[in-house]
Amino acid sequence: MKKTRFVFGSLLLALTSIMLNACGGPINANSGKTQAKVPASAGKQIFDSQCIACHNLGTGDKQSGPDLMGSTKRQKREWISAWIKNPAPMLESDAYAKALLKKYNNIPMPALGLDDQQVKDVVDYLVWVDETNGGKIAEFVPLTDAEFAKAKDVYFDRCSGCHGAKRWGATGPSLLPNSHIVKAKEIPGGGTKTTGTEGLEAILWNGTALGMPPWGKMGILSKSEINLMAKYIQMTPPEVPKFPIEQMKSEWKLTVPVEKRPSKDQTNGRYKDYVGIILRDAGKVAIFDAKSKKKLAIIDTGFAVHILRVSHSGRYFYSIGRDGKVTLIDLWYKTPKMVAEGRTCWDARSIDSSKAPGYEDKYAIIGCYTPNQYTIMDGETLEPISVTSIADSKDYATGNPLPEIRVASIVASDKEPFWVVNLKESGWVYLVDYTNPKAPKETRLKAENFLHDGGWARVPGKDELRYFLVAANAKNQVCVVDVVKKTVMQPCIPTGQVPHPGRGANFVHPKYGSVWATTHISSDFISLIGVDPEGHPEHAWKVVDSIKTKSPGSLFVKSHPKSNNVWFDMPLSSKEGVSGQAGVYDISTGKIEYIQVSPEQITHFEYNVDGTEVWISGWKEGAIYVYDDKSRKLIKKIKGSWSRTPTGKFNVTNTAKDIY
Ligand code: DHE
Repeated sequence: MKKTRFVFGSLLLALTSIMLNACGGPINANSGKTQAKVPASAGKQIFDSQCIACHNLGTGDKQSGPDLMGSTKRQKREWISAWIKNPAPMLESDAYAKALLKKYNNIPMPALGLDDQQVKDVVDYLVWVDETNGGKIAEFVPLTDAEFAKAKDVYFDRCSGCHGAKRWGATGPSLLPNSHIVKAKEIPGGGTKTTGTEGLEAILWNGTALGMPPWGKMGILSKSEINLMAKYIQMTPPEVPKFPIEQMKSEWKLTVPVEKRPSKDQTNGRYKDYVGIILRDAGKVAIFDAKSKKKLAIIDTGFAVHILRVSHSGRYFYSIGRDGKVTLIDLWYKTPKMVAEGRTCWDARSIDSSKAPGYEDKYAIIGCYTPNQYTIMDGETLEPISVTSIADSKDYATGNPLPEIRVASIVASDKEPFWVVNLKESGWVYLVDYTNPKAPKETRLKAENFLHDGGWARVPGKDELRYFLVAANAKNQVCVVDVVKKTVMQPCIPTGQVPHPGRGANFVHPKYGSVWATTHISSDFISLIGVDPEGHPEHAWKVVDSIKTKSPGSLFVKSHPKSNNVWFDMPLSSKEGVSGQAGVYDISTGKIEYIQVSPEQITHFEYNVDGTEVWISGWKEGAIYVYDDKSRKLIKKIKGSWSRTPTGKFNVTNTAKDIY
């Protein structure tokens, strides 16, 4: 399945309360007809206080000015905005304005002194009035089978990551038609049908303050797609089909058997500083040489590849697509080459290889969102070995069964033969022992619900890669897994709202010693957690500092042991221009410099192997920007016709050795 559409994260954090409040309260059912909520409430307030004296909405020309019902159908948005902002010059030059003046007894429209945002709010409100016929919405008509099938695909691409395939919610709220979920329990009432088509459309179009992207405003979903989705989520979710090992075996392709691959590295070691770049909308991965900054290969992969990981030796890149497609790329060739591919589920986000002594590059594991399972494969051929369902994992706190439990991040221990597998909804961490990969053994540890992404803590010169910090994002916490003691420290550490570290950033703080940093989606600060229990026990496993940033809406943060900087993005910021800026925090001075990398959204950082250059992805412009880390000056803008959305970037050595 090859798709080319893209999403900037289905980071849908709209809470049910937001769905009810931001749009003006629940809809009142009224014998099939309902009263829609007002999406542009700021615009309504201005209209009700400043316009209502002269204008009606749908009751005819009874006042000094025209009835504004239908105004956005009669005139373009730009015209109405200019008119509201300053009518006087238009009365001089614009024929339509002159005609209006004449028609309404030469009473001129006064300037209201509104700023640009207020004008926009009023126009949004007038558009909404026209689209909903003044707030009257039609009876709900279910989708046809063909519409339902289309909506199912859109839901999978845009929504299921945060709201779940079964729509019980996770990072975002539940989207069930007639019920809502509280503490993993289904409660009748308050579902999507209560919000209604227009209310849901408004949320899908405008987004919400807590992180639901404005799909309509961003131009990612069209009006008709938004209408389709608003109806789809008021219908019962479809069943999720199975993905058994027989199907994995039938979809597995060994393009180049191991014995036919190069017996030694043909690149003179250059591959160690290669960087793999996810070309998200194109369903491809580009491989560049970080030194020469030359493109070496573009390789077909799964749809919207989510992450790349590197085998312990550094020889292989593994990519995992959102469609569950896995691709193995051999970097020892002069030109990197795809040598095997397969598929283990419908929807996946995580992959890693085996890294324990004696098991280097031997196995790989894929964590699936849908179905709820993980698969172990041969690390050099991707032949499926076993599949393990996690569907029986109950809520860690209540012991209640859950309809959906997805595999979020996975990391390999470099000490013992197991992977740390983080289960999202149920809040368990499974240590999956792969010594017998046909029947892996699980050690189950309680952590916190909604485990998502995370990274290893690094203390220079000490026992490295012992503590894995993972965000329990919807719980606003970070949990610490100790892979030596095989425990999760309790309690998890409270952070800001919706921590989103990627893999986080490690550095030595002048005051607190070694810290690990996480950015947040919904808070405007970076949390620093002390991670050196021996050197700085007083600071360990607490938030020791919060670095204030310009805006919430961050996704990734990155540093390098040889750098004095910590880079972070703010791609989900709603502030003008900020989504295209990178923040650079100076470790020694604690000061932040903001760099306007692009006018459009930028995201995710990766260093070269020497820690002297930083690669940044620019969306829409479809460019990669390489900055000098010290001078913070642009060295090179790499732009191809290959993708509008280059996303995650993974340097071979930094990824293989977990340097960030
Ligand atoms: Fe990600 C990491 C899940 C949205 C880009 N993302 C991860 C991980 C998980 C995850 C579980 C950790 C993998 C690991 O370490 O094993 N991401 C999800 C979602 O469920 C979510 C919220 C919605 C969805 O439907 O996918 C989501 N992610 C996004 C995006 O919108 C991003 C920005 C663009 C995209 O590709 O969709 C995005 N996620 C990334 C990247 C990483 C990642 C680049 C790896 C960061 C790293 O440095 O390792």
